[in-house]
Amino acid sequence: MPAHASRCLRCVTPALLLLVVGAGAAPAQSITGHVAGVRGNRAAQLVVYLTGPAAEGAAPEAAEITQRQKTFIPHLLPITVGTAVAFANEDSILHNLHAYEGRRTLFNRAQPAFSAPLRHTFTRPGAVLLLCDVHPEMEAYVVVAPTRWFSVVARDGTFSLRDVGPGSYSLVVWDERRRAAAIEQQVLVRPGGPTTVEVRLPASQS
Ligand SMILES: [Cu+2]
Repeated sequence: MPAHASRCLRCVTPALLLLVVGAGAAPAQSITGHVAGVRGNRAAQLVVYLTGPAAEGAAPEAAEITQRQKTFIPHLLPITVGTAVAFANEDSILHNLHAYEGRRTLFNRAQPAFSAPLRHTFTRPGAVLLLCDVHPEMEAYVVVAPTRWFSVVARDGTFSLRDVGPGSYSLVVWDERRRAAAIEQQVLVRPGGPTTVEVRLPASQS
């Protein structure tokens, strides 16, 4: 390589690097929020998630639902599209996994005692109801969010969504009581500032 070309590269590269880093790294931040007027078990029936720009390069993390003492644990499992969920049976009795998308059966599989965990990858956004046909009291929900930002609302009514880039999003509150979204509102995440959200459910649903 000629000497002048090498000198030129040396001086240009750091400047280019700065430019690239500066352009791509708008600082991600947390959204912290509160659902007004709900606490305890009522708060724990709510899942919040964002819709909006696709989650670039976000690999879904593994998730699990365990059947223990005739209970699905956790009762509400929010995940992102593409997540493989392992379903384990820790009881010494037969269970089955009957999953519904609306009224349609998504899958229905027996799970004898001491069998290996069953796995299912959830490929569509929406809520999936999980029942065990052997034990009618068993019930759980997998809430499949279209982005990687989701959370169950804590029992004090608060929630937090981490590592959200600047932009405009819709924040959806999904309600187990309705088996549907209860409310959706716009959230603007600005670079640099904390983002706080106050959500108020329609009066008939709080
Ligand atoms: Cu069962």
